[in-house]
Amino acid sequence: MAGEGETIVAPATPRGTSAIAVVRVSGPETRNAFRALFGTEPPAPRRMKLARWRDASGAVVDEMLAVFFPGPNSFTGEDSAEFFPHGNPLLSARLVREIARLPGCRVAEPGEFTRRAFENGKIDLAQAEAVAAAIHARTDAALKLARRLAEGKLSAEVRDLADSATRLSALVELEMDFAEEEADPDVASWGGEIGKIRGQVQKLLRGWERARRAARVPRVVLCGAPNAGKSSLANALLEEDRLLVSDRPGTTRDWVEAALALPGGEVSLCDTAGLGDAVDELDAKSQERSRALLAGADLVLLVEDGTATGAASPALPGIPDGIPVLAVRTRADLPAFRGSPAAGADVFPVGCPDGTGIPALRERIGEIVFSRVDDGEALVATERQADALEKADGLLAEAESVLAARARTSPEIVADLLRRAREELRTITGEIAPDDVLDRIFSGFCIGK
Ligand SMILES: Nc1nc2c(ncn2[C@@H]2O[C@H](COP(=O)(O)OP(=O)(O)OP(=O)(O)O)[C@@H](O)[C@H]2O)c(=O)[nH]1
Ligand SMILES: [Mg+2]
Repeated sequence: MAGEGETIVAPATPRGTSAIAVVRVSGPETRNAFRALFGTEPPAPRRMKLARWRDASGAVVDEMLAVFFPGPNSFTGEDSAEFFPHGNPLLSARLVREIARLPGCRVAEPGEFTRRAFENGKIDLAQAEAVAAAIHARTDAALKLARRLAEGKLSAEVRDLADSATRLSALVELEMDFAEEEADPDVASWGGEIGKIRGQVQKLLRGWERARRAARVPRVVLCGAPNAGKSSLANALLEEDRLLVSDRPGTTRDWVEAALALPGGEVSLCDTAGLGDAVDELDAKSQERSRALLAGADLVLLVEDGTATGAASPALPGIPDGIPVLAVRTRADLPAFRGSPAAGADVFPVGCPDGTGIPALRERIGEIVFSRVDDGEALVATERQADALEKADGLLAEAESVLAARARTSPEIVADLLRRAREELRTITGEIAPDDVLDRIFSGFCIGK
């Protein structure tokens, strides 16, 4: 996708109204963009300057801060600039259009700034992926992982492993040359070295398993009897009238999912159809879906009508073992509310219309779902990286078993397997990076990144 020498431009902030927007430019025509927009040379490197953007008639379109980063000391390694027009999408779109119309300039493709940074050797491929990982992280744990990746911790470790594999394959090859004279190649020590490399690779993969769990958005499922107040509770937690509420039991049929932002990250809140004696076939189907959803929950909110007399939750609901449950009693705002309106250990009285008890419940939800997160010191952050490690591990395992089975005749095969394992490791940092792999990685980025 990269056209050598072309200058690219794109908005770096989302389309919408905001105080300020950001437009980025990178490439050899960057200086010219300053001249064309502001009628001046670029300001001193890396210094903000207030500049007036004028149209062809000389009228001021907008006044904005602008900054110039001459290559190679820039993110992309090329001459580049950032402009900060006021956050009206008409303005930023027009600014992008106007720059893209200049000779040698065009609108950037998704991820093209980061791709140039990679291709100009400013960052390796794992660090480029860290940029996307940081932007798309939806939990604190995912953000932390992206940061470690950006700092190059995985890259450093993987380079060490690739070097070890290189040294070992050289040693094995050397042995091949002397095979006729020497008695036995040093098979045991080769096996030991391969075992060490595999141990490290597998440790990284175990970290990935934890990281994946820690980075996923936890699911909180509301369940309870029909009319208990589940949808009202979901609306109160979300602070918007998102879900249909009525005094008729059986209002919610399909389960509904909504993103709830908490301090530790985002959770997915699922409202479900009430569980109880099914009155018809449709009802039975709805309840079946509610129950299926419980199996994948990270936390269940068991919702009960706080004004109900008698047994609180008749025949509820088959929550699988090991999933934490919080009991929530609605209608704490009504005089008919039974029991203490103060929160107990894991019982939360709430009044949905006035928000009574909602902050305490929200806090407890965050504590439960985010305290279960443990990423150890995971370094692997993407499926692609894990896949390369798995392939490398498979090749090393094969080398081990070749050594074990036919030691005397097989150094060529062992050396070849070691070389292939090393190549797999090198794809992680992008030392080996076929174009289609790069296209796939960068096309998943935002425009302007
Ligand atoms: N005053 C008061 N009314 C509530 C509260 N929670 C729910 N309600 C009322 O109870 C009725 C049922 O609420 P819903 O939220 O639709 O109950 P649900 O559990 O989603 O019901 P289904 O979807 O039918 O299973 C509605 O009339 C709500 O306004 C509450 O905390 N206080
Ligand atoms: Mg409902």
